[in-house]
Order: sequence, then structure tokens, then C-alpha cells
Amino acid sequence: MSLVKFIDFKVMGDHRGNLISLEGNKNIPFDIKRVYYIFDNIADVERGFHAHHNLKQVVICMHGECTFVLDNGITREEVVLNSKTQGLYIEDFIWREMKAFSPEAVLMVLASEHYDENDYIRNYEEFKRLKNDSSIK
Ligand code: T46
Repeated sequence: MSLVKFIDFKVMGDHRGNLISLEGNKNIPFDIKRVYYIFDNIADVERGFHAHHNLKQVVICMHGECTFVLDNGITREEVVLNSKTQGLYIEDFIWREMKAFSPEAVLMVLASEHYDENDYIRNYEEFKRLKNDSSIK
């Protein structure tokens, strides 16, 4: 099964333009506890390089584009985000890297948990070790 899971949002358009509504436990598959956004990226910068123990997120590219690398310790997939009508759903224990930001790129991220630095796995070998540990899903 692909690591890349997109949620297509319903666009409520009329003669004035478009509107998309995001609701926790409705079109977003968790309670939304946090929203953050990433913008003004420096050229050629790469971000991420971590996984989470317990965090689900939906990433929406509100403007411009960027590339996400998703890795479950076995397979690695790349996907370009460039649509405000789709969200990339990233579940627990997925390694993510972000690159190729266009200068005007804005990413909005909806998160299932509050910010917790202890939830981050920042070492790739440690991530793979934890993934292979049968005591963890
Ligand atoms: C993820 C990708 C898509 C906070 O204080 N609160 C927050 O909610 C977040 C997300 C970050 N921070 C602080 C921690 C760092 O000092 O902001 C700084 C930059 O965060 P970080 O280096 O983690 O940013 P990215 O772009 O590498 O990763 C972020 C999220 O942390 C991560 O969960 O999946 O965006």
C-alpha cells in the first residue's frame, strides 16, 4: 500500500469564489489540537528529517509547491504537494523530509497533538530500530 495518502477536500464554490472547510473527526481524521504553517523558506533548504511516536498530521500546500519524502523504514516515496484542495495525511512512525520548496510555498499543517519535542525521532537508524521492534506497532 502506498505511503502517500491524500484526502480530497470538498470545494464549496460559487460565483464569488471557493471555500473549503476543515473539521476535526469529519474530513480531518482526528481531533485538531494544533495548527502551524511553514513559509518564507530559504532556497534549496530541506526540512523535517524526523518521525513521530504519536502524531497524525494533515499537510496542505496553501501556495506554491514542495516535495515530501515519506519513508516507513522499508519503502520510500516522494510526492509533490501543490494543491490547496488536497491534504497529505501522515500517520505515526513515518519518517518525513521536505525539499524543493518554491519561493512562495506556504504549508499549513493540522496536528492531532500539541507540540512535544519528546515525540520526535530525529535519528534515522533509531527510527528503523524502533520500527523493527515488534513491541511497537
Ligand atoms: C513535521 C513537519 C511537516 C514549535 O515550537 N511548535 C510547533 O508546533 C512546531 C511544529 C515547531 N516548533 C518549533 C521547534 C523548532 O524550534 O519550531 C522550530 C522548527 O520546527 P522543526 O524543526 O520541527 O520544523 P520542520 O519543518 O523540520 O518539521 C515540522 C514539524 O516539526 C514536524 O512535526 O511533520 O513540519
